Amino acid sequence: MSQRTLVLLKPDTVRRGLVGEVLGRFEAKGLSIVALEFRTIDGETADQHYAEHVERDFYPPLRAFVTSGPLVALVLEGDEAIEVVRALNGATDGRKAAPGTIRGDLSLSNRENLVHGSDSPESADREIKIWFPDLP
Ligand code: IDP
Repeated sequence: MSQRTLVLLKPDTVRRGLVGEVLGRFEAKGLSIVALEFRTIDGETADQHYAEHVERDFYPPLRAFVTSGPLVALVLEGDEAIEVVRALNGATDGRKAAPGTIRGDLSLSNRENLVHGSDSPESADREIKIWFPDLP
Protein backbone atom coordinates (compact mmCIF):
# COMPACT_ATOMS: atom_id res chain seq x y z
CA MET A 1 0.00 0.00 0.00
CA SER A 2 1.47 3.35 -1.03
CA GLN A 3 1.97 5.72 1.89
CA ARG A 4 3.48 9.11 2.59
CA THR A 5 5.77 9.82 5.53
CA LEU A 6 7.38 12.94 6.93
CA VAL A 7 11.16 12.76 7.15
CA LEU A 8 13.58 15.22 8.69
CA LEU A 9 17.30 15.32 8.02
CA LYS A 10 18.07 16.98 11.32
CA PRO A 11 20.64 19.79 11.77
CA ASP A 12 23.46 17.30 12.50
CA THR A 13 22.95 15.78 9.03
CA VAL A 14 23.35 19.22 7.43
CA ARG A 15 26.29 20.24 9.67
CA ARG A 16 28.13 17.00 9.00
CA GLY A 17 27.67 17.19 5.24
CA LEU A 18 25.61 13.99 5.12
CA VAL A 19 22.51 15.25 3.28
CA GLY A 20 23.51 13.53 0.04
CA GLU A 21 24.47 10.29 1.80
CA VAL A 22 21.21 10.07 3.75
CA LEU A 23 18.91 11.26 0.96
CA GLY A 24 20.67 8.83 -1.38
CA ARG A 25 19.74 5.90 0.83
CA PHE A 26 16.05 6.78 0.67
CA GLU A 27 16.19 7.32 -3.10
CA ALA A 28 18.19 4.13 -3.67
CA LYS A 29 15.55 2.19 -1.76
CA GLY A 30 12.97 3.38 -4.30
CA LEU A 31 11.08 5.98 -2.28
CA SER A 32 9.92 9.09 -4.15
CA ILE A 33 10.43 12.65 -2.94
CA VAL A 34 7.10 14.48 -3.18
CA ALA A 35 8.08 17.61 -1.20
CA LEU A 36 11.38 18.96 0.12
CA GLU A 37 12.42 22.09 1.97
CA PHE A 38 15.64 23.39 3.53
CA ARG A 39 14.79 25.56 6.53
CA THR A 40 15.59 26.56 10.10
CA ILE A 41 12.68 26.14 12.51
CA ASP A 42 11.74 28.10 15.62
CA GLY A 43 10.91 26.62 19.03
CA GLU A 44 7.15 26.76 18.45
CA THR A 45 7.42 24.61 15.34
CA ALA A 46 9.62 22.17 17.24
CA ASP A 47 6.95 22.01 19.99
CA GLN A 48 4.26 21.27 17.42
CA HIS A 49 6.29 18.58 15.71
CA TYR A 50 7.33 16.92 19.00
CA ALA A 51 3.98 17.53 20.77
CA GLU A 52 4.08 14.06 22.35
CA HIS A 53 7.53 14.73 23.88
CA VAL A 54 7.32 18.32 25.19
CA GLU A 55 6.97 17.23 28.82
CA ARG A 56 9.83 14.72 28.67
CA ASP A 57 13.17 15.32 30.42
CA PHE A 58 15.03 14.96 27.14
CA TYR A 59 12.89 17.56 25.36
CA PRO A 60 14.67 20.88 26.24
CA PRO A 61 18.01 19.77 24.76
CA LEU A 62 16.18 18.14 21.83
CA ARG A 63 14.37 21.43 21.18
CA ALA A 64 17.68 23.33 21.30
CA PHE A 65 19.21 20.81 18.90
CA VAL A 66 16.47 20.80 16.25
CA THR A 67 16.39 24.62 16.20
CA SER A 68 20.20 24.94 16.14
CA GLY A 69 20.58 25.25 12.37
CA PRO A 70 19.04 24.39 9.05
CA LEU A 71 17.45 21.03 8.45
CA VAL A 72 15.87 19.33 5.47
CA ALA A 73 12.18 18.42 5.72
CA LEU A 74 10.72 16.12 3.12
CA VAL A 75 7.77 13.92 2.31
CA LEU A 76 8.61 10.50 0.93
CA GLU A 77 6.12 8.26 -0.81
CA GLY A 78 6.16 4.57 -1.62
CA ASP A 79 4.92 1.12 -0.68
CA GLU A 80 4.79 0.86 3.15
CA ALA A 81 6.87 4.05 3.28
CA ILE A 82 6.36 4.63 7.02
CA GLU A 83 7.76 1.28 8.13
CA VAL A 84 10.40 1.22 5.38
CA VAL A 85 11.80 4.62 6.43
CA ARG A 86 11.90 3.62 10.10
CA ALA A 87 13.76 0.43 9.19
CA LEU A 88 16.28 2.42 7.13
CA ASN A 89 16.66 4.94 9.99
CA GLY A 90 17.38 2.27 12.62
CA ALA A 91 16.88 2.37 16.38
CA THR A 92 16.64 5.79 18.07
CA ASP A 93 20.01 5.49 19.84
CA GLY A 94 22.74 5.58 17.23
CA ARG A 95 25.05 3.66 19.56
CA LYS A 96 22.62 0.74 19.56
CA ALA A 97 21.20 0.97 16.04
CA ALA A 98 22.07 -1.94 13.77
CA PRO A 99 24.90 -1.57 11.27
CA GLY A 100 23.44 -1.03 7.81
CA THR A 101 20.93 1.51 9.09
CA ILE A 102 21.45 5.27 8.76
CA ARG A 103 21.81 5.75 12.51
CA GLY A 104 23.76 2.53 12.98
CA ASP A 105 26.30 3.49 10.35
CA LEU A 106 26.54 7.24 10.92
CA SER A 107 25.47 8.27 14.46
CA LEU A 108 26.96 7.76 17.90
CA SER A 109 24.25 9.59 19.82
CA ASN A 110 20.68 9.10 21.01
CA ARG A 111 19.86 12.78 20.43
CA GLU A 112 21.92 13.72 17.37
CA ASN A 113 20.65 10.76 15.40
CA LEU A 114 20.41 12.40 11.98
CA VAL A 115 16.87 11.55 10.93
CA HIS A 116 13.21 11.58 11.86
CA GLY A 117 10.52 9.41 10.30
CA SER A 118 6.81 9.41 11.18
CA ASP A 119 5.87 6.44 13.37
CA SER A 120 2.29 5.77 12.16
CA PRO A 121 -0.18 6.85 9.45
CA GLU A 122 -1.82 9.21 11.99
CA SER A 123 1.54 10.80 12.84
CA ALA A 124 2.42 11.09 9.16
CA ASP A 125 -0.84 12.95 8.42
CA ARG A 126 -0.35 15.25 11.40
CA GLU A 127 3.32 15.97 10.66
CA ILE A 128 2.86 16.50 6.90
CA LYS A 129 0.22 19.15 7.70
CA ILE A 130 2.67 20.93 10.03
CA TRP A 131 5.58 20.96 7.58
CA PHE A 132 3.81 21.13 4.20
CA PRO A 133 0.34 22.58 4.80
CA ASP A 134 -0.16 23.29 1.09
CA LEU A 135 0.83 19.85 -0.21
CA PRO A 136 -2.13 18.40 -2.15
P1 IDP B 1 12.44 8.28 17.02
O1 IDP B 1 13.02 9.54 16.41
O2 IDP B 1 13.34 7.10 16.81
O3 IDP B 1 11.00 8.02 16.61
P2 IDP B 1 11.45 9.21 19.64
O4 IDP B 1 11.34 8.33 20.84
O5 IDP B 1 10.18 9.65 18.97
O6 IDP B 1 12.43 8.48 18.61
O7 IDP B 1 12.27 10.49 20.09
C1 IDP B 1 12.33 11.63 19.28
C2 IDP B 1 13.74 12.15 19.26
O8 IDP B 1 14.08 12.60 20.56
C3 IDP B 1 14.82 11.11 18.94
O9 IDP B 1 14.97 10.90 17.55
C4 IDP B 1 16.05 11.74 19.55
O10 IDP B 1 16.58 12.78 18.72
C5 IDP B 1 15.47 12.36 20.81
N1 IDP B 1 15.56 11.46 21.97
C6 IDP B 1 14.76 10.41 22.23
N2 IDP B 1 15.10 9.81 23.39
C7 IDP B 1 16.14 10.52 23.86
C8 IDP B 1 16.94 10.41 25.04
O11 IDP B 1 16.76 9.52 25.89
N3 IDP B 1 17.95 11.31 25.18
C9 IDP B 1 18.17 12.30 24.25
N4 IDP B 1 17.43 12.45 23.16
C10 IDP B 1 16.43 11.57 22.95
